[in-house]
Amino acid sequence: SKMEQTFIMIKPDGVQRGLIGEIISRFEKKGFSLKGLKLIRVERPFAEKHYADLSAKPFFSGLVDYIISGPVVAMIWEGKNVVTTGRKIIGATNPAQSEPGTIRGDFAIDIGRNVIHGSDSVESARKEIALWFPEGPVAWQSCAHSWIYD
Ligand code: YYY
Ligand code: MG
Repeated sequence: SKMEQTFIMIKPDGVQRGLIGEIISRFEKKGFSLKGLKLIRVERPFAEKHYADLSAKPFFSGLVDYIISGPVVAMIWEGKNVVTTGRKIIGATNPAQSEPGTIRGDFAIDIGRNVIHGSDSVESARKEIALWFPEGPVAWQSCAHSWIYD
């Protein structure tokens, strides 16, 4: 139960399929605060850096191809336990196992087109936010803050 920030990215398939508004809406309606937002197409070395921890995996080059295949929406979301709760909102990595009601459960079928990324820990969030938002988050507080937190 601590204030955290997480890095959330709508992958190229999510952008192409018109899911930007739907996805942002789920985080926004939950009560989390948007602290950074950009539509950006990244190049291979940048995508490789983002997924550096997976560089030994057999799916790594295909994953990088996918991430650089079109623009993505990069976001910083803030809130209490947003890293863990964000991962729950997103659902299991393989959409075949993602529960209905989650983003992947509702909008994806194959693991290689699973629509969205979310940081898996506070430490990865810190690294990913630094990589994607070197300028840092936007400082602001929602007027609904005291209606969301007790
Ligand atoms: O954090 P999350 O995105 O849920 O999964 P990761 O284990 O970090 O893998 C990143 C990314 O790689 C995943 O979203 C899809 C892809 N991937 C894959 O294509 N095949 C796998 N067997 C595992 C992951
Ligand atoms: Mg991951």
